[in-house]
Amino acid sequence: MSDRFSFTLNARDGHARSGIIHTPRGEIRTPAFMPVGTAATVKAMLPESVRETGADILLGNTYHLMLRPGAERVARLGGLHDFMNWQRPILTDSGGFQVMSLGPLRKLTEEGVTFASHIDGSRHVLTPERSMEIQNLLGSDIVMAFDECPALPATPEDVARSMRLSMRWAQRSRDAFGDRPGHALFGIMQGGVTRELREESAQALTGIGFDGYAIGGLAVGEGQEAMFGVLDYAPGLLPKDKPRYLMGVGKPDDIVGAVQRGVDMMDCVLPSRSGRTGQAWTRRGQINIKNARHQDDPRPLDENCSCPACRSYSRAYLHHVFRAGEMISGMLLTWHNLHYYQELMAGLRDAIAEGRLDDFVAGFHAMRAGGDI
Ligand code: PRF
Ligand code: ZN
Repeated sequence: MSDRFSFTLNARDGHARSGIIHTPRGEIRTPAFMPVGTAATVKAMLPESVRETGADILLGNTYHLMLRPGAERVARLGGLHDFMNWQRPILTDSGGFQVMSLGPLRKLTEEGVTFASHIDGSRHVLTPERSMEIQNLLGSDIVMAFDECPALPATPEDVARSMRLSMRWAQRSRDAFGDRPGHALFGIMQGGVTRELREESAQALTGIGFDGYAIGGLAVGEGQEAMFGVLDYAPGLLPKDKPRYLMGVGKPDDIVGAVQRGVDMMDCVLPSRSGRTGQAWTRRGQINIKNARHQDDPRPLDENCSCPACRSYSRAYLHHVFRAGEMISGMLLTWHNLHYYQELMAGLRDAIAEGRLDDFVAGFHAMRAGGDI
């Protein structure tokens, strides 16, 4: 295998693409869904179990890992892959987005962001340069540029100012990242829901030159229609021969719509987080396992699912262990949800490769019920 990072496009169907991202730590089949392992763990799952669901790559977070256990400590312990026992590719987010969600605990300047830790209140600074250093110490395979994602509601002037700051930070990220064979740096497009700002951002990023391009600043409360409105043109503003990553998306129907519009990679806490709060995602729709209607139900979550939760446990059992607060509840539902998400991605990839994406998407929507099933 090559020791370089590269992207091969294998098929197109409409705007949708399927391909393979090659990295020294393994291949990433696209369109790809990346489970989130914020604190060096996909909560409630062993890494080998995450792999069994079909994941090729995990996402980690600069912000959380710099605060605890600390990037220098992870580096001394051999890097994030050894530390968490996941030897396949890891993408790390750069920290700006996570800091933003701290609200009043942060202060933004041209230089970077000063903020107070949500853990102990200690003061920290993140700059493009420090974010690159941290992601390097972690040993990340795909490093994200340091950006700012404006909180909604924001005026068009605020969104423009923020996007231009992110583009200056993108250049500083590129300069600080340097040349690291086998590791990739992705730029992040911003600009809210304003086409001119998205165009300006895409032009700035492609002028700098990155190994891949993310679409940031979406799925922050604008709604699916507005998000799809941006995705109708935004992927087309980016280089065709580089991966496109939609950050923080989403629900299964968001993922399907994004893939149809030309997105290659996505991540979201939804399948893992909602597994711990009793939500299961299935081909037929959502199941709220807390609901009393499941307490005598001997059927699995989905009779056509081959995950451990569906192979060996009834809805009645899953309802019971959730109500009893047993840890196996989060384990089984997370496994099922991640399995469902990865099966959806495999279905999308196969459909694109075989030129039948429209039929696949029609079948996807036809299967889904309204509300809890
Ligand atoms: N920027 C970064 N991370 C992100 C986002 C962003 O805009 C989003 C937006 N949905 C999720 N994660 N750096
Ligand atoms: Zn299942």
